[in-house]
Amino acid sequence: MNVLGKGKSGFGVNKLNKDVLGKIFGAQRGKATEAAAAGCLKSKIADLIPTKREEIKQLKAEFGSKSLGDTTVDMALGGMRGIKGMVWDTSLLDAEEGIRFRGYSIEEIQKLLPTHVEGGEPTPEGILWLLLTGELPNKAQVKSVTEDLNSRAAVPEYVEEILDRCPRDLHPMSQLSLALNALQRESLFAKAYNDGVNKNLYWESVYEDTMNVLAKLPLVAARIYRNVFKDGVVGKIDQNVDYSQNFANLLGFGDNEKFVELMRLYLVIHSDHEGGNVSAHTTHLVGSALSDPYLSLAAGLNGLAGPLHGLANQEVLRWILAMNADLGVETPTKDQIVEYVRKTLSSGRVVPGFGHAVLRKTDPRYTAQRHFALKHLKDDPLFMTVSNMFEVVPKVLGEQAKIKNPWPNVDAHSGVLLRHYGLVEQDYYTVLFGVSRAFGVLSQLVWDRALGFPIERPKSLTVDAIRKMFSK
Ligand code: CMX
Repeated sequence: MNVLGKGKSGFGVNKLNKDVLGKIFGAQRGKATEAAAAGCLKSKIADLIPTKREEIKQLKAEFGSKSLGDTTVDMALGGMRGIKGMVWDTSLLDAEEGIRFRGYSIEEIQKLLPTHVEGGEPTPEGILWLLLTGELPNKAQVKSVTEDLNSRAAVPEYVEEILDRCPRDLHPMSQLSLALNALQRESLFAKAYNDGVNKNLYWESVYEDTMNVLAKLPLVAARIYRNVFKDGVVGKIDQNVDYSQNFANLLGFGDNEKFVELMRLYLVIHSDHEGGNVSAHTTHLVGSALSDPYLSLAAGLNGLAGPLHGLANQEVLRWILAMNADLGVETPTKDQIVEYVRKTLSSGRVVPGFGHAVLRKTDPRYTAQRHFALKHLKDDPLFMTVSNMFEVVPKVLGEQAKIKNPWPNVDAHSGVLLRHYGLVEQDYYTVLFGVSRAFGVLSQLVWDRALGFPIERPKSLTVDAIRKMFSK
């Protein structure tokens, strides 16, 4: 059985694990906690690595020479769509069904991952455990991740100063990328590499960097928000609450339980979307040069900041508000929406939040957010517009033969939810996407190094070379 597929939670603690456990929960914090006793994530990964390495070895030996499919000239000219050329184990995207995290659909993880509130949303700590181990965590394991992240959250003063000195009109995504590049000074992988660490042990310091990055992101991201849009005052990490509550507190929305639940859902569903999307592939590619997790994630986030990828998050709300302003109404009719979509298309622009390179149905991440809206804010006028768009936009886009997927993607919904709870500054939305995406792409990066994946170097061709290949 694939050790990282669906499986039972729970594991034995061997000698290595005890050492690692002691290092993390003993030396680092000076005391063993109840949650640590439930098992720590790093020791779990250490347990899994030998089997997974063996599995890759066998895969190579057995199927190494098999073809994964042809590469056509269309593919080379068309953004490499459909070329199967990368291994990404943390999630898999099906064109019809959408994303599965380690084999589990969004609906399944909503049922199976431990929740913070009874009947509530799953948590980023839970999805992290699942992405890194392939196994569903129990409550104590989730708690151990929360405690570990909280203990690593502090951000060095020089990084705070860099953010405080940024011009207020420097885009929040550029500030996030800048902060990660600056934090790179703290990289334990870069240091270990410099000290000559054995390649079999790369994963250990990549794991430590991963946990440190994830832990520090709320303080970094909240500082950007508070500096650019509020009074510049940032609170402190509360060691006794979970990641999403801390993040919401730091942003200034922590008193609203529903916003905190939205954060939990948001951070879970945006985390991973297999390996070919720009942010995931970039992180993986840059990491393959043994650039550390800080540099790799910063590169991935620069890709997420593009309007055809994560920035569509902000563009959707901008598009809706511009439509409302143009029409002078709060809730446009379906006919008015159709007209506005046609106007957008005829002016040579994309309708943000619709379409996808792989998906051919409504994105289940969209559906999960729609269910949240129906449960908590069904009378919000902007939600009604999003709902009306869901009914009419696919039909209009479907009239254009070239558009392969007319259905809404994840970005069509998130802005309306955030705005409902008062987070109205849409230029900030992609930062939230970035914090979540870090959970997925860094989980895979740990495994990239654990499995010894090599530096990436696909072959490129000139137009002339392609012509010569086929013209005879
Ligand atoms: N509005 C207008 N035109 C669209 C469109 C949309 N929503 N979606 C696709 N098209 C157009 C493309 O621009 C392309 O036109 P050209 O041939 O003139 O260049 C044509 O239809 C074919 O595109 P496709 O094969 O259907 O889609 P791609 O794989 O090339 O692009 C995506 C996918 C997401 C970039 C595209 O659908 C798009 O631009 N959507 C709007 C932006 C958006 O919502 N992005 C977020 C995606 C999710 C995420 O990564 O966060």
